[in-house]
Amino acid sequence: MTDDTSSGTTAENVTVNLFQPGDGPAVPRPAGAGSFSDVGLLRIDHVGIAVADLDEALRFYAETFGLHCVHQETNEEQGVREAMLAVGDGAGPRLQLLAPARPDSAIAKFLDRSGPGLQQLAYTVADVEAAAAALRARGLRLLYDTPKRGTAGSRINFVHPKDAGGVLVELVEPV
Ligand code: V0V
Repeated sequence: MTDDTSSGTTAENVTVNLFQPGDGPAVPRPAGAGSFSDVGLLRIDHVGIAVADLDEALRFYAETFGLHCVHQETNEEQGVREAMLAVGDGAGPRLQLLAPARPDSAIAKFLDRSGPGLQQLAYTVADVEAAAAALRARGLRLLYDTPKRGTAGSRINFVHPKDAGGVLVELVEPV
């Protein structure tokens, strides 16, 4: 038996319930129990960080954290210059640096209002339309009626941050 004196519980006291939607409050599930999300969220795809200047930010992340760019592109529709940085072996979630490509873009507006920093949390999904439909059915506002083009040809949609606890949530279906 393992004592956890800070909380007064012991490992033997911990009951692990498997969460089923509609059963009541969500409770922890053991790691490795499979996909937790009935919406189809598979993993964290990337975390998006708004920056004023992409080249300066790339230098900062390389010199400060030793993180390097594995993909870079300009997305005209979204009005962003963006770069993906790999962390560790590159198999896990990435950092996405997002700089405005024009002054009327979402990133420019975010920078004006909030300054540089965390702008979005993106989840990988297998089917962006299905995930969006599941979230709409729960009353959340999706920003687009149909998916738009994201990084490297992925298909993307977003949940309005006001419907997601103040977090701009992106759904990413990779190619
Ligand atoms: C705005 N708000 C946010 C937010 N942006 N809260 C948390 N995180 C953010 N990123 C809050 C803001 O403080 C206001 O709160 C409220 O939302 C304003 O809502 P609004 O007037 O409806 O909207 P706007 O004009 O501020 O625009 C926000 C949205 C916009 C999210 C609608 O940024 C948007 O369309 N984003 C989706 C596209 C995008 O972000 N593209 C760049 C990344 P108060 O003051 O009312 O409390 S492109 C990308 O990620 C790609 C290409 C990729 O990953 O592949």
